[in-house]
Amino acid sequence: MGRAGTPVGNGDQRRQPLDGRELGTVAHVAIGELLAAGVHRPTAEEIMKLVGRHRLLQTVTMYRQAAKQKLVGAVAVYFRFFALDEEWRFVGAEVPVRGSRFDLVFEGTDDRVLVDELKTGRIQTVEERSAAEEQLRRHVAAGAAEYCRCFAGVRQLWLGAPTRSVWAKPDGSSETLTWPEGW
Ligand SMILES: [Mn+2]
Repeated sequence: MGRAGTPVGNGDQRRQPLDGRELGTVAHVAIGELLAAGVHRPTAEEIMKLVGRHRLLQTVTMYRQAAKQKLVGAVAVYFRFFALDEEWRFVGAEVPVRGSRFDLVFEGTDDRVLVDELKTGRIQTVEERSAAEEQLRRHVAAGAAEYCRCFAGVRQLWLGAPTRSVWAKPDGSSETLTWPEGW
């Protein structure tokens, strides 16, 4: 049953594009699936296959191509720029913790725990910027509470604008990641 005034779709077919949150979820799950399978350098074909068969993408009728393109880009950017090396073991995607949910969690060989917060959207307003900063502070606090002294911080990774990405550490400091000159 739809709400009053809400058109009830036929089956699962929707005519709206995926919203930002849905796109983000597909990106987390797709990246998590590759990591769980031990893939650290996915080929273009692996990324496209994985994104193409995601349930949410099957249900959108229009805009499917645009959603696919955005997702393939996001997944490719993650692995191209941000993939961790072998000393970080993938723990899980969309990991619930008290007061937060972490997009990706990794455990280092030295027992440190690192959280990746993936951002598939972009910042357009002052409100969006402060919401992103506030979310990052909440994640750092939640990570510190959950993993105590093992917590290595949160990487907030902007897949649509990679150079904005930061690594926020448990002591409250943060670092931008390094990029070649000219960016
Ligand atoms: Mn996210």
